[in-house]
Amino acid sequence: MKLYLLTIKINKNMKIVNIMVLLFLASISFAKAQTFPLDFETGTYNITNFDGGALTVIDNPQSSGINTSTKVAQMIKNAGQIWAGSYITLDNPIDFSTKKIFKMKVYSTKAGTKVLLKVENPSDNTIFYEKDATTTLANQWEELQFDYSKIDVTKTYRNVVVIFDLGTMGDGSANFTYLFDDILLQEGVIIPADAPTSAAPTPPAYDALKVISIFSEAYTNLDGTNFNPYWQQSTVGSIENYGGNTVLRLLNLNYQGIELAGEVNAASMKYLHVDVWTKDETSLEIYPISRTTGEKKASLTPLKLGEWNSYNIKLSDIITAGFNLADLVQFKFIGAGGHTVYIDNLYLYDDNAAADTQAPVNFTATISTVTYNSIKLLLNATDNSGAVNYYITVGAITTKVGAASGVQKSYEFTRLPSSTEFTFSISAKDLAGNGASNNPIQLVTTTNQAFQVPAASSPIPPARLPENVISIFSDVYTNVANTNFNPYWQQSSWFYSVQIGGNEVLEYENFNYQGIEIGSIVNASAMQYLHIDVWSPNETSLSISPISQSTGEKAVQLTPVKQNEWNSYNIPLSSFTIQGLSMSDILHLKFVGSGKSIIYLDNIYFYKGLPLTSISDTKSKPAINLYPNPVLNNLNIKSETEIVKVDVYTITGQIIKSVSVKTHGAIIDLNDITQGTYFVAITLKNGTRSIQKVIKK
Ligand SMILES: [Ca+2]
Ligand SMILES: [Ca+2]
Ligand SMILES: [Ca+2]
Ligand SMILES: [Ca+2]
Repeated sequence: MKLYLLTIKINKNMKIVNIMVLLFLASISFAKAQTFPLDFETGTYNITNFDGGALTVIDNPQSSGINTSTKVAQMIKNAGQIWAGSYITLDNPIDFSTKKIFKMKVYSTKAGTKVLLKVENPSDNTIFYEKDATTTLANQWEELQFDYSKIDVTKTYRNVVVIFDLGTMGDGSANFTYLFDDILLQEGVIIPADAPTSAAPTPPAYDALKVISIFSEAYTNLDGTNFNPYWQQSTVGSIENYGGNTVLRLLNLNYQGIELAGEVNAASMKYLHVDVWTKDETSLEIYPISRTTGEKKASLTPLKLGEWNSYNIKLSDIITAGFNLADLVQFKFIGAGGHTVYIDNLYLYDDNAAADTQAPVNFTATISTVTYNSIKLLLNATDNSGAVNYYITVGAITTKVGAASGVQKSYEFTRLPSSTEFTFSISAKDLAGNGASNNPIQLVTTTNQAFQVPAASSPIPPARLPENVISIFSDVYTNVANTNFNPYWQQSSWFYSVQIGGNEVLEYENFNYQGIEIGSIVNASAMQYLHIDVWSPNETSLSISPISQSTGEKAVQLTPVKQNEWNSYNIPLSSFTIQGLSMSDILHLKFVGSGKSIIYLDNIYFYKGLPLTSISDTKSKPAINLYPNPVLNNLNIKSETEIVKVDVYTITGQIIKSVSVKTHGAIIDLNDITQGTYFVAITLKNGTRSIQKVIKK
């Protein structure tokens, strides 16, 4: 009897230790050194059963198929716990330094039997690693694999734990009797059942100038390609390595994009190559995508299943169909849906091995359109290779622009300062570096004078009671927080926040349309008007649309915009509601112009009622008497009707004092406020509110 049995740690899965079983086992189970493979042919094994598992070494009762060896391990899963199983304790820690794939032969009466293979440290049950596999055959031997590549090799493991049908209570019957054998540990990687078992054909050697490689181990690939951009696909894209060969796996493929890091000039390439392997895909298409001309389909079917399919797609066909290879930006694969496809060796190539020694000819460069903030160049050259690159140097910066041979390329520099001279030095070269004989072409031009900018700030909005205003953008009122004045709605507009005389103004250049996403949903149904101030040097047509969550958007035209002066609009909200717009859930505002104009916007707010200034100095009824006015210290208020509240506002509508009252008279202490003009609002018991202007000395 060995003492070690009394010191067995209780595994976290082993809630109950059956001492009877342990004592029984103690008499049969020790132990010459056992190492992998565990084939159960000779010697004894240091076996421990737990919670209903019963492991014995027996003569192979199912000598057939892949296992005709003499001895096997038999596990009977009795009633006990759903995690019932057994473990074999090895004399030495398992060496996972290089070998990380477990294999085990299993015989089960049913396909779908879950087999858990776990290793653990005998004296510390927090140190363990486990993987499961599932049988696919009934009443036949099969070999299961367990991927231990992620095991922590700094820890030691000596127990090999086997649990069948974890989660299901056994009953000791034939259905819960399993055989296993030949547990071994080997190097390599587990290749999924649906994956290629061999590498794709090795691509031929091409000169670096004759190939543009996106995904291949044969060539230098383009930098920065994203092989799994999120385009809302169901596909799970990943780069896998099987036995040293890297492939792009597209699991559950509906479609999949590939994004290049920038525009690639592939106009000198003649073929697109791709290798495809699939066990079940029935339809596959590849689309090169150009920035300027969009996508063009190249069908890859019919696919031969279970072998590599190599495609060399002639690019002249898609070029004839209007595809621009000079600004290739993406690829897309489309499958039939739900299948798995492996991609390798995605590259473009030119099969003409002869080095390109002919320089581009007929190189021209001219200035096309000049505006106050942009200069557009027109470039053209012809090259035998099919591709030309233009190198445009301005100051210290050189920009490379790719184009197809003989196809005029326009290139625009934007957001330039106005009234500024620019010198462009432009060279045309082919991919081999041969330069045009008239390199470089020098072009000099000056951006136009800028449009007039607002010399004065927008009109300052009048003071209003806070409850009478919902402000989106204004320096005077409290704005709705967190509004986004430049959400990306695919507009051409460029946004600037500018200060004019210390007053913040929204500026949109190159304006076609623009959204404003209000920081929170606004209920403007109690308001009467939408106010906005607009300044533009060149806009001739401008509309504003509030966008309601429930009723969409309705536009009101603000034209004619008077140019080079502030236009103040007070749009009755009825002009929106009459079109069916609800003012109770306004999410966004949208402005639409005539295109490429400049507009300045300020003071965007909903309001109702009269401003404080327009009702100042008016005596309300019933008579309310404020004195003295101007006031130095205490302001006396007398009213025929009982007063309930007195509020004091600054000239811009900020409340600075609020006093509850319950008499016909009140004394408000104004000692602590600074000199200036204030509004005092007196709320009476009958619900009326009187506002009077008071000067503080
Ligand atoms: Ca055996
Ligand atoms: Ca590869
Ligand atoms: Ca050339
Ligand atoms: Ca402003």
